Amino acid sequence: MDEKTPDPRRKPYDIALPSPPDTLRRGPLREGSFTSALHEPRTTVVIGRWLGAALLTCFLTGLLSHALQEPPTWLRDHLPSRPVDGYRVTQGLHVIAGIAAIPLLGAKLWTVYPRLFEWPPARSVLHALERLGIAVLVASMLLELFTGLLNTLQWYPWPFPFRQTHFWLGWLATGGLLLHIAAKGPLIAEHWRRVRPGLAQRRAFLGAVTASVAVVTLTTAGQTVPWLRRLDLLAPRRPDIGPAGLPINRTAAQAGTTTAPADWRLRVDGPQPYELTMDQLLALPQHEAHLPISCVEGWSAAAYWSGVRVRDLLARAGAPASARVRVTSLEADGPYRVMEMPATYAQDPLTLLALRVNGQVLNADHGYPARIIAPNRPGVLQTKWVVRMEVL
Ligand SMILES: Nc1nc2c(c(=O)[nH]1)N[C@H]1C(S)=C(S)[C@@H](COP(=O)(O)O)O[C@H]1N2
Ligand SMILES: [Mo]
Repeated sequence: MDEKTPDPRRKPYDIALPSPPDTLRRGPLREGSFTSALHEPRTTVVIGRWLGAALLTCFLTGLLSHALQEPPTWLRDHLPSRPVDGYRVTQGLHVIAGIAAIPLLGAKLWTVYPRLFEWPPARSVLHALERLGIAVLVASMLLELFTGLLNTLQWYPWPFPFRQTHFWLGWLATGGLLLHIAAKGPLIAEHWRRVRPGLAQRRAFLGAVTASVAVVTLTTAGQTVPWLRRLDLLAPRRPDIGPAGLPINRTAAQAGTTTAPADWRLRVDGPQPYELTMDQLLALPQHEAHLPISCVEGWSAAAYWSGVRVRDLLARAGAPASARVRVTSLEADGPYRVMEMPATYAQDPLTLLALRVNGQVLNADHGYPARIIAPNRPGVLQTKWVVRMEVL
């Protein structure tokens, strides 16, 4: 643009910036460096809609997962223990949508990347800020999807805590996304509907994007969707492989609890504290529950658990029905050694201190001598190798 004609896009309160000398305009910065007809808004909008839906799904299910794992006090006593498969579905969706978002984001960025080489790099202060905002958005989105993907692979190669980072990056990316959608509102509206005839090239490109999304989704969703199990080629887990037909997240050896001490006792602290040996636990009324383990990392698997109802154990310690409970594992340390359970879960008849799974005594890796299994809870809270319960 000629520097003497005022830029019609510039707002009256915006400050124009001088254009750098044209001799710097080389390589991809030259006019007409990008020739594909698909670097245009309609293609971006079509992909952006799918990407937006996937990211919204990730954000909402992610918030829910956080609320369940670490509920704020005001929410704690309102979390429901039903439907029993609730978390299995929402966390399954979280990971499925996150994986689908990877090829969608790639395609979306491909349609717009020539704008990275826009000339002049910044026409005005507002334009520079807008571009900076997009840089933050793209960086937080890429990092968010990347940390999430590595998490599904149970790989934590970074020095920062995954969950908090993923949570705050999620807010940053979602906030940036909303601003981006607002800023691009008119352009999105203009290209929302198809102008006939559609480009044949675009149809082919969108077909390829759809196929990539279908492949990554169908070959990973089997880690949580039973009827897609046979296609589960790329997921890190097969939900039916492991002792008693159930995967293991962290083995007893990894947790340093390979063998429970011979004098293991369950200790229940409350108004009337007591201890029970395994034989005494087995002599109490046993109940069965068909419940899934739904790992935040994206896999889930249902099993038949049996053991003693947590509410029976608490009542025996003289706990009121409104009591929360703190459960401690034999594990020496680790983020899941201590878990707190709100009353809704503790009182649910399906919440067990499980001693058996799928008809077998618990394997050491599944939490022998005893573990917690409760409906509609993240896998991280299904504490293994339980040694103590405290009425709160
Ligand atoms: N004490 C203890 N309990 C634990 C864990 C742990 O590391 N330590 N891992 C949790 C996680 S992340 C999941 S998904 C489930 C998995 O149970 P599984 O290994 O029996 O499949 O156990 C949970 N219970
Ligand atoms: Mo997990």
